[in-house]
Amino acid sequence: IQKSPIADFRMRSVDYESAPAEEKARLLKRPVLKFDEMMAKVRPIIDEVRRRGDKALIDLAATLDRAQLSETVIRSPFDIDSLPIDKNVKDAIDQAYANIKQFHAAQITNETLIVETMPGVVCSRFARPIARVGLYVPGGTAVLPSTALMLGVPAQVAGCQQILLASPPRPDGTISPEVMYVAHLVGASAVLKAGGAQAIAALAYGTESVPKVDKIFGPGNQWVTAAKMLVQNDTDALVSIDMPAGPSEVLVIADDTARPTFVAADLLSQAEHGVDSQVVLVAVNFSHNQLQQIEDEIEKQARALPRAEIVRESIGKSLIIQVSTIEEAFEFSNSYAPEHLILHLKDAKRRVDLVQNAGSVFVGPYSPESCGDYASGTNHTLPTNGYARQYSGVNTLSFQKHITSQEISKEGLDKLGPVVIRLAECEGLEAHANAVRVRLKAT
Ligand code: HSO
Ligand code: ZN
Repeated sequence: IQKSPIADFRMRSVDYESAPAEEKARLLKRPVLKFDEMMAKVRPIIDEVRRRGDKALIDLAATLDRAQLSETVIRSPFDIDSLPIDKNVKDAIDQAYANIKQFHAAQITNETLIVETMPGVVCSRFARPIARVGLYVPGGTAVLPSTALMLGVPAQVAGCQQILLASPPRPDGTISPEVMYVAHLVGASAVLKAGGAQAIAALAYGTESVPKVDKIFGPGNQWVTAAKMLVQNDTDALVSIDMPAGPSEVLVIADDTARPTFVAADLLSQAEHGVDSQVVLVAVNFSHNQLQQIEDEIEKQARALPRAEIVRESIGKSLIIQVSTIEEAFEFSNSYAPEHLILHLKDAKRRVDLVQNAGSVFVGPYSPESCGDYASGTNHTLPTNGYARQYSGVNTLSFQKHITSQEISKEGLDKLGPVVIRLAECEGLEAHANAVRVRLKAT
């Protein structure tokens, strides 16, 4: 059968109101990651890196990245002047760096929070940076200096002492010059030439050349995600992770004021990430004609893309949800909890109040997701897979711990002590009660 050219980049369209409950529940689902399977594949790689250290990293780079390495790590200071970077690209990175830094520096809460809960009972909270952090910058089908910025800048402004960047080496054994330039800007102490589960293992446990880190950040494929989840559960590694990351997503809510060219471009910008990207359009009260215009526009723009093959697959798995009211649109969006939420709506700003679950929101016709992906200042490492219900995106606080403290005066203990003694007795913990009693009795 001859394939209709129009059907080439077609999203599946669903009328939300008339959909049965099970169908509605299914619309919220992302493709299932086969975690058990992935864990079983990833574990031997992690074990090998733990056992053989740098030698394993060099062997795995040869077999998995087809790269011959003479060294596993490039230490700072990096030789920036010899990097072959286009001047315009460098300027763009500089501007993005400045904006991201400005937004993330403003998030720092260096002020100690002090509350006197009872006279003489002073509770406080202060922040300290996580000392050693590992930032994973994926390789694969695209070079991602933007991810190096999104992870490196908050680490830098939080004051992390040791910033280690990891990225898969290119076949000639080098790291892309743009990523190296960002490593220099954010003050990274070293760049590890490793990708996938082996990079995560090296960061979590350390090797001869790679210092162990305290927390691992960054997006990645299923191998990276499985490895991050595995090491965070190993008490030997004593390492935490930013969040469970999955394939990128965008949900666009559009009404009759939305321009089809803008909506289509936004959907495609996310669809080009990978064949598993999730792209959803929630169309509020669209006429048949408006829907047609957007579908035609997607078709037209998609055909001209260099990554049309990837887009064909991801768009093919994507959805248009037709609803009749704004409330219904947000009900769906909040249940879906998208990584990125774009509001192509009349009075978009007023509608932000309706957002309950989303990684990052793009308000109005002139705020494409691309701006947040690269350079406006917000972070692009965001919760996917519905985790926006309970996780925040990476931010400056992700690179800090908050420590609480208290100072109680003698007078304060006179008041608070009896309360503590009573509760300790209630729990049958006499030694706890005694720690107060000895003080109350002391002269
Ligand atoms: N949209 C991606 C981030 C990115 N976009 C990097 C372009 N480069 C995060 O979901
Ligand atoms: Zn993107």
